[in-house]
Parts: sequence; C-alpha cells; structure tokens
Amino acid sequence: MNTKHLMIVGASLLSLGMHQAQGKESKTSRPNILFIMSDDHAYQAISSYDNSLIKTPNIDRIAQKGVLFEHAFVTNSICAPSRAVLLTGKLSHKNGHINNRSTFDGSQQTFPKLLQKAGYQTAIVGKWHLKSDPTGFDYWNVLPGQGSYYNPDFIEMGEKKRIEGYSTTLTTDFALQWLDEDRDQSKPFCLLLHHKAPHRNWKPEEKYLNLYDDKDFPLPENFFDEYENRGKAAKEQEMSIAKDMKWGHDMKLMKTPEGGDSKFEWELKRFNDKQLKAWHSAYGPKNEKFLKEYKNMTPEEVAKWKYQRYIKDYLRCIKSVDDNVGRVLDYLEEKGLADNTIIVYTSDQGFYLGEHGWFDKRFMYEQSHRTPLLMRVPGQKGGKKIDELVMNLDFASTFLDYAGVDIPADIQGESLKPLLSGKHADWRDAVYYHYYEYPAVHQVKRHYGIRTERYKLIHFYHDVDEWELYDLKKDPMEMNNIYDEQPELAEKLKKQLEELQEKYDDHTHTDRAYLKR
Ligand code: SGN
Ligand code: CA
Repeated sequence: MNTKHLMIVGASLLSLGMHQAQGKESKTSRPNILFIMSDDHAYQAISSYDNSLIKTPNIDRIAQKGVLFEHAFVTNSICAPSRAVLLTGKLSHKNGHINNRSTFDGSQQTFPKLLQKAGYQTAIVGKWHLKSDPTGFDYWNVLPGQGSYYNPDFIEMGEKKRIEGYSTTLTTDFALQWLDEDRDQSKPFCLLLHHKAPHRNWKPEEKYLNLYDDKDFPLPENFFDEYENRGKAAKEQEMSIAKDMKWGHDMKLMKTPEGGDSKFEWELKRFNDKQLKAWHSAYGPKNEKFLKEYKNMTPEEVAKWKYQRYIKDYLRCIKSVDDNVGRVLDYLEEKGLADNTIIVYTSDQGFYLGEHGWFDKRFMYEQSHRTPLLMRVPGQKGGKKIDELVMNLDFASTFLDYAGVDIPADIQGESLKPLLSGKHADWRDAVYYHYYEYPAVHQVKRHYGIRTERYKLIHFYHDVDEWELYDLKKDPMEMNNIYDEQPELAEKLKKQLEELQEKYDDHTHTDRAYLKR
C-alpha cells in the first residue's frame, strides 16, 4: 500500500468514526424524518383502517411498529393548500395559499428551512404543486403541476427532464438514490417523499392493469344518496361518479358509448409502444364488453359499472404506492436507519370512494376531511391507536419538537410529541376547517366549520348562507342535518367555532378581498 492509499484508508476510518459519533448523538436527540405523503389516498383504502377494499401490508407496517391516528384531519381539503399548511404549520389564510390557484410564497418560514438551519439535510421528491420553486431543500426533484403517471417530467433543482417509467416507482427511485448516495451522511435527514398517486385520473402501473378484473367491490351504502335533509352545497356539487365522470378521462373508453370522441387518445401520448400495447390489451376487451352491454343497461347499472371502473383503477394505483413504501421501509431497515427515523405515511387529504355517490374531496364531510396518518417514532412501543383530534397543521411543530428546534410563536399547530410518547396532556377538543376554492372545478361551495369528537357544524357561505349540523355518533355517514332540530347544540358549537376563529385569527369569510380570490 502506498502513502496515498494509506491516507485514503485513514481518512475513511476517520470519517467512519465521525459518522458513528454523530449517529450516536442523533440516536438520542436528532432523529431523521421520512415523510411519505400520497395525493388523495383515502383512509378507506388502507388496511390498517379498513380492509374491505385493499390490503396495504407495507403501509400497515408503519402502524404495526408505530401508531395509527384514528382522527387526523386536514384544515382545507385540497392539494396545494394542504401542502402549504404542512410546510408552514399555519392555516391557509396565514400562509397565503388558500386554493389551488395560488402561488406559494417560498420566501416565508417553513419547517424544512428551520430544520436546515439546525443542521438537517433536507430534500423533497415527487409531487409539489405549489407553482414557485421549492425553497429550504438541499435537494429537490419534483413533478411539474399535477405530474404524469407514465414517463413523467421531473424538475431536478430547476432542470426539467422527461424520465421513462412509472411515477410512483421513479419518485421512490429518486428518494432512495438521495438517501443512499447523494445526501451528506454526517447530518440527520428530512426527506419529503410525495407521490402523485392515487390522484385522478388513476392510470395504473403496467403490471397491475388487470388486477381485480374478476372482482366486484361493494358499493358504499349511501352511493345513491339524494341529498335530502341537506342544503344546496351537497346537491349542487359536480363530483358525482354517475354524472360527472368523463367517458375518456375517467372511464378510459377510447370512444363514448354513442361512438363520439372520448378525448382519451391524446392522454396516451406519453406512453411508449410497450406501455401502449399493455394498456390496450388490458382495457380493450373490458371496454368492448361494456360498450356491447351498454344499450341494455339501466342508468343505475351504468352508475355501478362506473364505480367499479373507478375503484379498481384507484386501488391499482395504491397497490404500486404500497409496494414502493415497502421498498423504502426495507431500505431503512437494511441500513439500520429505521430505529432512528420518524416515519410518517399520510395523504394531502381524504377522498370519496363512492360515499354520497362521489369522487374527489373539498367537503368537510368525513371522508375528505379525515386523512390517513400512520406514524412511527424512535423508542415507541408499536401497535397503538391514538384517538385524539389532530390536524395536518400539527406536522411542522411535531418535527421541530423532535429535532430539538424551538417552535416559532407564529406556528399555529401543536406538537404531537405528547400524544406519541403517551403523555396525555390537555389536548384540543375540536378541529377547525376552512375551504375556499369556489367557484371552481367540482363546484364545492365555500365553507368553514368545527368538528368535535361527536359533532360537526358547517357553515356554507359566499353564494349561500346555510348551516349544517351532524351527530357523528348517530349518523356517521352524515345523511341527516340536525341544525334546525337542535338549536341549543348549534348555538353552543357556534360559540366554540367563533372561539377557534379568534384563536386562529381567521375572519376571512367576511373579508371581501378573499371572496374574490
Ligand atoms: C384536477 C382534477 C380534479 C381535482 C383537482 C384538484 N381534474 O383539476 O378532479 O379536483 O385537480 O386536485 S383532472 O382533470 O386533472 O383529473 S388536487 O389534489 O390537486 O387538489
Ligand atoms: Ca390531493
């Protein structure tokens, strides 16, 4: 061995020693953070919550060794605003990103910036959707806009490239590449791994194009909801599976049943020949069968067929997400990182899987207000369920708390650490909600509201002035608005709602400038 070699070996040993020292230090005080978030992944489609639709063995691993939050909610059930709440720990009116039309002000304080300042290596891969370039990340490689399922473009540190492959797999590949090779291993990491899937319009991976072909999924009991006992908002939305799904975009028919252009052909333009062949050989026969039967089907039968097409494609996309979550968990375990990493799986909001006859989200009704949240933190006893009401507003404080960074006073969420460490301190008894994007796609009216353990009070405003109240214990599917029947309860909750609006300083429903945004 020559001197040069000796020097290299020496340097490597030295750096190994340093890693171990820092590894030891971080074991006690500075955990890594792996935050996996999918887009529109309903808790109904995670087997830890509900195994009637799909088994998600890998996502479930997080709860088996960690905890399952039974009552996790978003504060504004739509993509970009939810992401802005995550990054800032502030409600939409405070971080400025009230709807998908806004552009995120990347100069503001975010938790990745605060972690970076405290010595963390930070990265984000996959869905971003905030229009401005990511800030506060040592590495970023994101999908432009909504991103594509097949052969997507990625913008890596400002440079756009088209990458051959499937978005869920590619996003995971980039995450693993950064974890394994590109990050500074001497620092703790915070990686945000954000999948595009299972966002509309649900294009499954090649190997799953025929999954569930011989299966029929049960319809939710209120699939044929007629929105009695509720106001205009529930009636006038445009997110009905029967009425608003498109023959091409959603149902993947190449032609409408009447023989017109379904406008789906152009959606396959990103596919390569092999992918195209696989797609047509999977969907071709299924579509043909439907088109043959269509003329003799009742509207109810057509609606049921649409539900099956929708739910199968949606679940197929989740199958790939689950596989890829498994890849990342395996990696952390193999490298001995799992015990010193906070691992989170969540979604940017919930989603309707046929409840009330719907797809999409936006409403404060349970399936889109509630979001899945599975979390594993170092030193925890696994398999616990947490019932307390938590919000996506709480992530920033939680991560800063675990990293030992002071939580700035203007952050509005609470650290989940006391709940996660089993110290049941005083906890909130209600969560707050405010949705703004109207008029817009799916036409869900503006509303704000409060949810306690048992009740939910909602005020729809802007072009209506309607209150709804639900007793979630007696009416978990939210079919019966009891606002007029229970005036005393409504008053009590209204007062509690006003207190929350004071606390969070949200008076935007009466602010004319906001009504125009
Ligand atoms: C797209 C979808 C809508 C969806 C919004 C917002 N249409 O516009 O169905 O509600 O995104 O979703 S699609 O033609 O692109 O499929 S969000 O998750 O990004 O907020
Ligand atoms: Ca979303």
